[in-house]
Amino acid sequence: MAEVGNELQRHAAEEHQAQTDGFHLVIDALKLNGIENIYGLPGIPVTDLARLAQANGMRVISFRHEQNAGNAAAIAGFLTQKPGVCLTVSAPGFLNGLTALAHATTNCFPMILISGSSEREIVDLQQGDYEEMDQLAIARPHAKAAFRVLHAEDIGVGIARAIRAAVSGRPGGVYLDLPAKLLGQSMEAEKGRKSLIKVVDPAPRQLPAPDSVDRAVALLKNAKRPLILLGKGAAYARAEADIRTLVEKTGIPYLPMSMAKGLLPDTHPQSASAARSYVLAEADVVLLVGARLNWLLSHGKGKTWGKPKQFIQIDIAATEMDSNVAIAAPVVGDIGSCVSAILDKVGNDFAKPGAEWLNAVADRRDTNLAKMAETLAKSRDVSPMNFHGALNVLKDVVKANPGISFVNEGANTLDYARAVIDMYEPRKRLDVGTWGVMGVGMGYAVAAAVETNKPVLALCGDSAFGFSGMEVETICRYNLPVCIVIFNNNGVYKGIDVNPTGGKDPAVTTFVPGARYDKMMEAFGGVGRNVTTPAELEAAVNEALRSGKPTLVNAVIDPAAGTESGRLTNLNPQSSAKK
Ligand code: ADP
Ligand code: TPW
Repeated sequence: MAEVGNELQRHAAEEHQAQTDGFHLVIDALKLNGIENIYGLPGIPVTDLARLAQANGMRVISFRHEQNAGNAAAIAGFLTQKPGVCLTVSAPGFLNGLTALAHATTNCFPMILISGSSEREIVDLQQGDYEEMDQLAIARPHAKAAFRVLHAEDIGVGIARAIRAAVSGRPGGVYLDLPAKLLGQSMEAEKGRKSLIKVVDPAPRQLPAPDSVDRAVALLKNAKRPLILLGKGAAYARAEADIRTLVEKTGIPYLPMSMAKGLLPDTHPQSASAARSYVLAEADVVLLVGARLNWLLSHGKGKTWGKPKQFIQIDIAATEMDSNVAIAAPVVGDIGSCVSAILDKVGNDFAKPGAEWLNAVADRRDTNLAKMAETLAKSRDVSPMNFHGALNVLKDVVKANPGISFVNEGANTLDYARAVIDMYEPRKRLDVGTWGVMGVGMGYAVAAAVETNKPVLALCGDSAFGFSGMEVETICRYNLPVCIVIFNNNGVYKGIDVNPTGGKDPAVTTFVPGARYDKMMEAFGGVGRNVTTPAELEAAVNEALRSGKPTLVNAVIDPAAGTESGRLTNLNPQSSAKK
């Protein structure tokens, strides 16, 4: 009898071995497609999915809030050209992650938000499940695409479609809805294995039409005052080698958008960053490479753009053309293919722009760089420390460590740092992006450390840091080489506003004065430093980079320093009315 019992058990075990389930199929499908990391937050119904992913060799980074996990996934997508994956629970967890999904879509970063959900029967009859919500419908307007998988045998297709949608054409955020019951569904392992799809050529090259290239090159050749404007699409496309050749062969001055800094080193002699207003106003032909004419470029019109001009635009999205102003020469395709096609046509006999234009740009640049150097030098010994005094030091730190990722958010902290800190390598400057959103800091810092295996310097305003500050625990838990510097001026923009009523509530833009954010890091075993001078700041940051230990430097900045909204005052109706 005992033998029969053993035999039955063996059969049952064999049968069991031959089965797989939704959990394993999701993990196998992701791994099959080279996705190695998941950024998420566990809970019903995805706890076991996260556990099994870790057990099966994926790196699972558990966050304290889904928005930060989502921002991590979004920037992982930007850094790797593979969709960053964020995993959340249903309804509230999903909604917390949705902001990041919308952010990824807006910034053209490939990301997949995978959320567990309640069963359709209950959701559709609105019967009141635990964390019930029609997530697919809510995600759709914020995503490039949204899918739901109901049967285990469709998981392979679901993940393949999500990957393709995220990375092909203009990249973006994709929502993948996985009802709890799906994860537990079992099927024959062999059938399951065969149902998975390894996506072939997920982001196919898109070659530009030859006549569009001819049109663009003709325009460029006739230009008197040409300008090349590089956006983060060019950084994402990893087209820096050909872009550098194009810039140097044509001799045209170039301007990088914030996250395109470092595509060519900011110290490159053709960089017109320090003559930005001048070149935007004066150029007659502008070649846009992976940059949209959105608010960050004053929609391509108005005072900023001064003299009439013609635009050449390289973009993978045909619908981007003419979105704000007429595009004289649209070149639709992937940036790598477009730039290389333009290079072929430019040939070796391209006449460089005239000396008048190049000298005028160089003069403006040199004058502005000299002014900036003076401001920085003057601020060195200013006490209490101001933004420039502190940035002077960080500028040198980044120069000495060009391979680190530099995360940046805040208002003044962002604007001044963008202008002062030169970047030397592509995809190292990670910031608030198209929305100018606060709260990307710690999610970006975690993902940058995980994806690059190199140190991260995250510079945040004290307000900006607050949005994702709890993730210092995550940084400590995973022992990531992240050094956070907080420019602490006691408030949003600055810390000296007063309540206009004279009442006891603080002004709406101020925080607890003299707060010690460094103690937050110490609470979780990291290194906390409180610094009040540039020299102390320099020592603390260099020590953090040397040790690789999670570190938070609370840099005390003059609360009166800074301006309202950084450089965006003109977008604030009340402040601009005052002007
Ligand atoms: P920035 O904020 O730096 O100005 P944007 O986010 O406005 O940049 O623009 C990025 C643009 O790059 C988007 O219009 C997007 O369609 C485009 N893009 C992204 N990846 C590619 C690619 N591989 N090839 C061509 N265009 C791309
Ligand atoms: C999600 C509005 C723009 S900048 C900023 C806020 C709240 C904070 C500025 O203060 P900080 O920096 O960080 O201390 P600094 O250097 O000027 O002192 N909510 C979201 N996104 C944005 N952009 C805001 C609010 C905002």
